[in-house]
Amino acid sequence: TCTFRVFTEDGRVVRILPYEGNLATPEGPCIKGLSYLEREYSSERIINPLRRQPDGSFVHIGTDEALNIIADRLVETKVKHGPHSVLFYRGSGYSGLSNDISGSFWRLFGGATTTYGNLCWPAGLEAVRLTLGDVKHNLPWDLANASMIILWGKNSAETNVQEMIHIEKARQNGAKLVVIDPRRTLTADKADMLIRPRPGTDAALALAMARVIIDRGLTDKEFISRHVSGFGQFAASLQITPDKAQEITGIPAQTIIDLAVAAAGAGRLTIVAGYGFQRYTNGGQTIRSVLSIPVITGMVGKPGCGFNFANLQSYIFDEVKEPLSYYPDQETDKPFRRAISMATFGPDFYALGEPAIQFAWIERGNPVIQLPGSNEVKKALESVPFKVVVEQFMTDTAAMADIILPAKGIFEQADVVGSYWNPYAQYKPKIVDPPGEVLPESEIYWRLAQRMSLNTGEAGIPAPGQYDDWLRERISLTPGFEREELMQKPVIPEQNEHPAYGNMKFNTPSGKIELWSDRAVKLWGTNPLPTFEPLNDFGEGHLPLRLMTPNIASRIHSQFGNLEVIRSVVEEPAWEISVADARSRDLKSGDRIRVFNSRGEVTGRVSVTQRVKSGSLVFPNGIWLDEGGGVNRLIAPSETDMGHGAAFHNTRVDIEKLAP
Ligand SMILES: Nc1nc2c(c(=O)[nH]1)N[C@H]1C(S)=C(S)[C@@H](COP(=O)(O)OP(=O)(O)OC[C@H]3O[C@@H](n4cnc5c(=O)[nH]c(N)nc54)[C@H](O)[C@@H]3O)O[C@H]1N2
Ligand SMILES: Nc1nc2c(c(=O)[nH]1)N[C@H]1C(S)=C(S)[C@@H](COP(=O)(O)OP(=O)(O)OC[C@H]3O[C@@H](n4cnc5c(=O)[nH]c(N)nc54)[C@H](O)[C@@H]3O)O[C@H]1N2
Ligand SMILES: [Mo]
Repeated sequence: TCTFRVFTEDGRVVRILPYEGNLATPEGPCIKGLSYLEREYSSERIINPLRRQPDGSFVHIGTDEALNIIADRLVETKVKHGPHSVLFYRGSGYSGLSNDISGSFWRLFGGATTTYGNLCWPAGLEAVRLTLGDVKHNLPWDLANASMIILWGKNSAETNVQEMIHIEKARQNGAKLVVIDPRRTLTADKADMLIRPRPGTDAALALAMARVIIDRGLTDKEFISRHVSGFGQFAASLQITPDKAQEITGIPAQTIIDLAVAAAGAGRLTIVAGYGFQRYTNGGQTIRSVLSIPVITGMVGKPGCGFNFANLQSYIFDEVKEPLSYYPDQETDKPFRRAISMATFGPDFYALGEPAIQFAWIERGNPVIQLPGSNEVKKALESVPFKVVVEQFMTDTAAMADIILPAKGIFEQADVVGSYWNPYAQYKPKIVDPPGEVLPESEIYWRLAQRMSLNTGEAGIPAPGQYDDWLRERISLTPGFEREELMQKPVIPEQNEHPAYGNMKFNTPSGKIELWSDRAVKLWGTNPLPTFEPLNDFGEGHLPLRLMTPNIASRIHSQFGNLEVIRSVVEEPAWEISVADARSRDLKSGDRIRVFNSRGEVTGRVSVTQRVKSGSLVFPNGIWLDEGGGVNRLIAPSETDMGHGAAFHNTRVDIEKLAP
């Protein structure tokens, strides 16, 4: 969702340059954005339909043949086993308004089994929604107005490089930057102060800070009395002293006190919270605990202040909101779907009962390596008699397909995209024709529907020549901007509120900021107040190392790592271990290890580093199986405390040195 200029010559993309008009991303794309040039024309890109042979290899087949086989199989499956015997799985690999059409097709088909929840951020989304009523924050460049920024479990230097531009501005204006992360990340290298809690203990740190702030009378009393509900109960519940928090988090009590006092006195404090630390069984409660700090100090609804978790204000087109649809019982979906949780896909798949899954359709995702419990996921998918994967490259998931349909690239279809961080809604024109026999999903679905005599007109699935009209109409129906303006440049919708919550209206049951939340109890069975909940490690608490699987600069999850330009500048990923843990195991950088627990094992090379805390082992997610990746084989299928997220980081492992 960065904006950039793309130049073509003779119908080919030849150059990508910055676009200064997007104030959030003015300096241009990172290496991933630039690599779209290679990605578009990569010789490894799948550009024709492929069919699996009995010996496991793939052969090219024509589009008509592929679609005929799929349509026949879909009809047959529905007649014999009912629509719920078809699984529709979509990942987060592409977000655009056009995704709407997938949903329309599967409704038209008569329903399907699909997924609810989300691998990414829902515990935090839910925590913010319960507390503030909506999920939004100030404009990204408003960070420059902060006098103190805490990057709490966010590694912006790798996962949101554009944010660093605005953080740098704040620092030039004199702001202090604090990073709270168990790892010494590239982001931490830029900070005034790095605080390294034990993984999964941030709620104890935050609640001890809240106690210090309250004990010392550093709260904003007027703000609290006017806008906050549950403050009295919250204050009375705070049992964790700085000393106690030191025991839990490993951070010296005096540091906790100093940080609390500095945060309360900052004047303009922005806490930017990442996603890594809500991927625990206590993730939602942890986000609520951290959010209590700006709430009790009155740092909400003002410039330079706030809690930046996600800003969904540019998600004005419904289906761009797709990741949010995590309630299994959503009214619109009731008649249509049977659903299983993404986070517990393997066990849920086997618990489905009748009808069992006979046909799987997978698009925009790589579940074989990105879902927790991936050994079970793979086995579950292996048991499905027929699988279609819509993909650009031969991923670990595509390799399991019976038929692969080639997927569109980002330059090949017009669309509208929103962002979960920058405030712009953006129109993206089509600028090149797809290569080979690539069809956008909208057209794949339309052609399939024709073959199955389904009424696409009624369902709102546009015929290939009518896609642009469909998109224009959808844009026109959405209030907040002029259609022609959106088609020219990124637009901040009129309804964007800045500063976020500036009108002090909170969309909660009480109309106030809720430290006490009855909804948290009702929806998720948690404590009504923010609390520290020790981690549940699924019977593996005795294993010595906590496994952390963060994101890295050169990839988006499992994407981009196959491109030459990326490979030319990035070292092979290694298993990072602390000096102390390496020494006690007689390991040095480059040694081969086996990493294991009761779920599975992975082998690779270690890198001994000061960047990792003792007691943890770090390897990025998104690495393909043949590159030595697949960390999710070690991770239990399990949900976060709220939002149906995945508790990836509740994982403990042991390691063993292997012969070189
Ligand atoms: N280059 C790049 N950018 C990306 C992505 C990518 O894959 N690559 N992915 C995109 C997506 S989909 C997402 S969700 C975001 C994720 O963006 P981030 O939230 O920044 O990334 P993560 O690596 O998930 O987690 C951030 C940090 O949380 C830390 N962490 C883990 N456990 C704890 C803990 O208990 N306490 C604290 N305080 N910190 C902890 C990790 O060490 C890590 O450095 O990035 C987006 N941007
Ligand atoms: N262990 C561990 N696992 C994690 C995480 C973690 O922190 N630790 N993070 C989780 C998070 S935050 C996320 S968001 C998920 C991401 O996991 P996924 O949702 O599976 O996303 P990606 O790995 O980015 O894969 C997306 C795929 O979509 C394809 N694609 C791109 N554009 C299109 C298109 O237009 N059409 C189609 N059909 N396909 C397209 C790409 O080629 C790519 O193969 O991973 C999760 N998994
Ligand atoms: Mo994500």
